[in-house]
Amino acid sequence: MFSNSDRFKESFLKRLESMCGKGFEETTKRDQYLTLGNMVREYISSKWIETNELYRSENKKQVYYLSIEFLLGRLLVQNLLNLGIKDVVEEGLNDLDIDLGDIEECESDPALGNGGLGRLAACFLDSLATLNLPGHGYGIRYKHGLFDQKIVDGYQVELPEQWLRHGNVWEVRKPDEAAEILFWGKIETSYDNNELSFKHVGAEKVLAVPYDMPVVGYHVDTVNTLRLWNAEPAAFAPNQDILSYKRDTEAITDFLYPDDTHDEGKILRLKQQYFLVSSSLQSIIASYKKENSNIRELHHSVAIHINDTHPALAVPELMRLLMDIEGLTWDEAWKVTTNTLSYTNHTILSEALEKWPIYLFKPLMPRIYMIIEEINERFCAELWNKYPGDWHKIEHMAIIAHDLVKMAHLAIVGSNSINGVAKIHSDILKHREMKSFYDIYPTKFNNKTNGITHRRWLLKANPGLTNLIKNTIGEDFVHQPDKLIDLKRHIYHPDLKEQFANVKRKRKEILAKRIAEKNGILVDIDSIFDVQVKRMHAYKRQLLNVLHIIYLYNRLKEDVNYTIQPRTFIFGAKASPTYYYAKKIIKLIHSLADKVNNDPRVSKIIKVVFMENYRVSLAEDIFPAADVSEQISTASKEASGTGNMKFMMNGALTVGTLDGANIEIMEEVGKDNIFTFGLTAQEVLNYEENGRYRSMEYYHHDLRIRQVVDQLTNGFFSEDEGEFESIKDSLLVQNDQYFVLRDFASYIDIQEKVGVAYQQRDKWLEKALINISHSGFFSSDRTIQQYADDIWKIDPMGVRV
Ligand code: GFP
Repeated sequence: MFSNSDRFKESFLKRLESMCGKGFEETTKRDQYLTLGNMVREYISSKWIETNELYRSENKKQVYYLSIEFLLGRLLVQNLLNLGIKDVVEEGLNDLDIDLGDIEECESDPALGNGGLGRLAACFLDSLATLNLPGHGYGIRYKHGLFDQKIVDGYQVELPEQWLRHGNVWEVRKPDEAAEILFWGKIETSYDNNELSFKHVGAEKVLAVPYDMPVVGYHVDTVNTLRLWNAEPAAFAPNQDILSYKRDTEAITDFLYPDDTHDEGKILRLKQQYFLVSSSLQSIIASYKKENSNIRELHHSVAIHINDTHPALAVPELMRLLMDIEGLTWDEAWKVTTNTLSYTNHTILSEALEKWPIYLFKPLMPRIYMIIEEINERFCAELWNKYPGDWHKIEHMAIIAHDLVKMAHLAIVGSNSINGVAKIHSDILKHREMKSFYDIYPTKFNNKTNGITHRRWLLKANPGLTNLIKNTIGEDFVHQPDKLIDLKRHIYHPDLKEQFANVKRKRKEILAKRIAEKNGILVDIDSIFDVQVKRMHAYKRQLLNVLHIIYLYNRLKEDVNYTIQPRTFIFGAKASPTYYYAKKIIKLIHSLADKVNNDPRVSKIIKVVFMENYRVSLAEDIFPAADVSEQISTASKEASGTGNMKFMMNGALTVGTLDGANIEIMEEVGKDNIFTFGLTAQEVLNYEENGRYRSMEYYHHDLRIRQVVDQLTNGFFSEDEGEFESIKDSLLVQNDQYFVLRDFASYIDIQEKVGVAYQQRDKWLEKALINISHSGFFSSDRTIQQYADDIWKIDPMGVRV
């Protein structure tokens, strides 16, 4: 049905009318989307079945990527592209006067994730399938993904996200493969024939029902699987309060990241984690056992990856399944478990290294807690042998300490590989944060610098740039992104520079139009589009950006002769609903936008725009239009960053600290093609250790700083003077944990250089093209190949068509 546009058109019309029961003219865009989506899924299904058959018959090792987040973005157009049928479809639709872009707008943007972590998982799935690697994702089918953000009077308001409201054409429900998960109850221990056995009695049963989604590789036959679990009531017991059981059960998969500021929310998060892990492991073992008889060899055929600490319960759960269900001894089970599992750490921020109170954990998962206790006891005994008498060290490294279960420690002890996500991050893990673990397990630790899929972030998001590159260096880079480096030979070519400038301009026009429609703000296409889009968080330092804008405003007001290259500062960010500070920064950006954009003179030179509801589909419009990429986290705190890579691939220049993958970007493009500033990671860590930083000194000694900080509370903004008091306090009273004031001066300096550099248009275009040519290294294909070779030890299957 997709062999040529006429055949497509014919099948589409037939299907549309029969599915909707109305004539073509009466069908809506949504009818058209659903019809096309169904046709594409049907087209995928034969490849999907073949892939699964191949996996069964070849019986080679497969990897399962467990993640609490998969931030997929819309799938229709990406699937068309990967299947190689986008042109045919687009042509056929055009004949019918239908715009594919309009149809795509009907697809909800599944926000089953929060930020970089979840988007990385989605990029990885795309690379696994494209590299013909047998690798699948396991996650949760949240009824409501990350909230929809509305801005009301400058404040963030959260609305439930509704991606499933109109159904999901890509999923297939597989009730026959449901798994049963047990919570609460107690464990009865008995001795039978000299063997200990454990019986879980009085448990509450939850049914985990899988919904499978195809993951289509680019121009290959491989279609892998993303399995998302849905929580449903298992069986109603007599005398049970049916309504509350149903409600409690379904609540497990209702929301991504339930509020965990109270115990009820913490229990829900723990339930989600165990639910994901238990259902996934049961399903992995069941599928292994179909082709293999010896469970002791599971690790020869299966690798399971723990993405961040959320699925760390895979360690005790795999032990439980191997011992209690499969009958292995502790030692046998431990060998299989540790050889099967690997773990990625994504942050050193202590707030994100999960620790669960025992009083919640133990009653909820009694058998799992018993196993963790034993893992901990055995681990501490090992430590005692190594460091006899060093209680302090043992306490510090223990999995259970101070009435808390430490998930990162559990993941490290139970895995064969622990990786960070950029060189500097992995080094910090090895030599500081996890040093004591590195000392005892030096060979487990390694680095895998993150990557992004160029198929979404270049081919799909920026077809204009893609075509320009194709016309310049041919199509090899499409399959081998490192070939983008060939572009470097052409960067001095005036035609290329002009064409690139045109592509960028067109994308700036599109974004400007969107800003005009959504925000009612008219922005200047000739201004620098200076963009910071990412989760709102103190360490990411949106505040530094804001203070710089206030500074510019002051200069422009004070000195009518002060001229700078006009700039449009664009922000996009969601703040976690309970994160007070982050929400205040959102409000601050809006107040600043009001002030700047309404000043008749200043607004001709700078503008501030906050784009509501930042998400994958919006990001696809933003990255191609950016000139400047703000990557200004406090050095040492951003493990890698992946937005930095998306900007670079679309020809934006980075203003960044020497943090995360910014450092590797600098190594790739050279110091002249990136704008770095601020404290180094070492300097930050030294300050943190020696406690010698005094933000007040910077406030008192630098007039520029004093002025902008005072403006937060002196009536400069039209809000109540107390509105931003807490932000000022964070800088002064709380001694500026993220060194905003310490880096302020060097940030101003570098921003001045950016403005000047932009005016040297030719040179700027060359720098942008250099960034694009070096972005191939940051393809997730490279990253995934490294995971496959070094950690998972899996080989490709299938053939490229
Ligand atoms: C986290 C880290 C980032 C890192 C991603 C993916 O992202 O530095 O690039 O994980 O590894 F903080 P966020 O969820 O914070 O965006």
